Amino acid sequence: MKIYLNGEFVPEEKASVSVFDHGLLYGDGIFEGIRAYNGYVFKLGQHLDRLYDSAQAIRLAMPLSKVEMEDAILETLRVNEVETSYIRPIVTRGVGDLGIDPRKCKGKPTVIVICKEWKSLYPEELYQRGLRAKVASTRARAPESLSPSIKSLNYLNNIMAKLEANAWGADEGIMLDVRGNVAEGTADNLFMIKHGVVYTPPIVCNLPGITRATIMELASEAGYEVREENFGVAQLYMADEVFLTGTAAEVIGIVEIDGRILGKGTPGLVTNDLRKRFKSVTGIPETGTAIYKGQLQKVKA
Ligand code: PXG
Repeated sequence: MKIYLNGEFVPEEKASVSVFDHGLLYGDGIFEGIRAYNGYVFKLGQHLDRLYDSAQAIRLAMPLSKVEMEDAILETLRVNEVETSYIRPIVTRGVGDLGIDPRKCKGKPTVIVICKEWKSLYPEELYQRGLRAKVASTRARAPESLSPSIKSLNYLNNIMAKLEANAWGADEGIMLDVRGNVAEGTADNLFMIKHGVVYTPPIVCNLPGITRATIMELASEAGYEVREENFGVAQLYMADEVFLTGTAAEVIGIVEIDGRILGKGTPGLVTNDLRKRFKSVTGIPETGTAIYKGQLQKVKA
């Protein structure tokens, strides 16, 4: 694989950054997780918007315009000749010195685009079986400290939750906010179904997920009542269905939380329905940016 690194395509083995890059030293940077399906980059415009919003929030002056960034991403896919891929743009404050002051980074921010050819995060049997989750003791960041809506390179508290889930033999950790409301998974948004109503926490202590927004839209279109509401752990234990949404995982059911089996212990009807509906809107020109110009016409011909 060739990696886009500051305007050049570099072989994977040679793609490296300075030990003085503030992305490494302090997690001072931002990133996105994007996917291409079948030659179409899913909701690329929304991912770029979120990347540039994150940059704005941390006062990182992007060295590329949004259009140039889009070109860099599409060109990375073309250079590597991949059409179904995970895509990871990363922008760090750049190379500085020891000491956190961003003014030490006098050059340009470091821009990286990695793409990895893969079709699914989890093996298919895990989608069939569903995940076992543990409510983590590490809480989601309070927006008063560092807003979880900024997709920054600081993932340590999510990693703490993941470590805890791993230590307990669970597949995933569920994070609460500091008040005890359910916030999200360690890298995915969370939904709960009770009596046919689809609930998800409002965007306060979590990331405004692009998959989350898509699922809310698809669920409403399908006739489900969708509510953005806070709920706690007890409501989660009593839910009919729980599932996670994210670019990497797409839609995946949670069937056990802290030893409580949900519903029949397999991913529920609503989860499976929404997973199917989500799949049907990926890899199509209506929701994706074509990697190759003229592709839409070619596909239609
Ligand atoms: N919450 C958090 C904390 C996330 O990091 C999501 C929700 C889902 O958002 P989207 O827009 O993808 O629906 C994320 C997203 C990975 C990886 O390598 C993915 C994320 C973060 C870190 C790693 O799978 N993503």
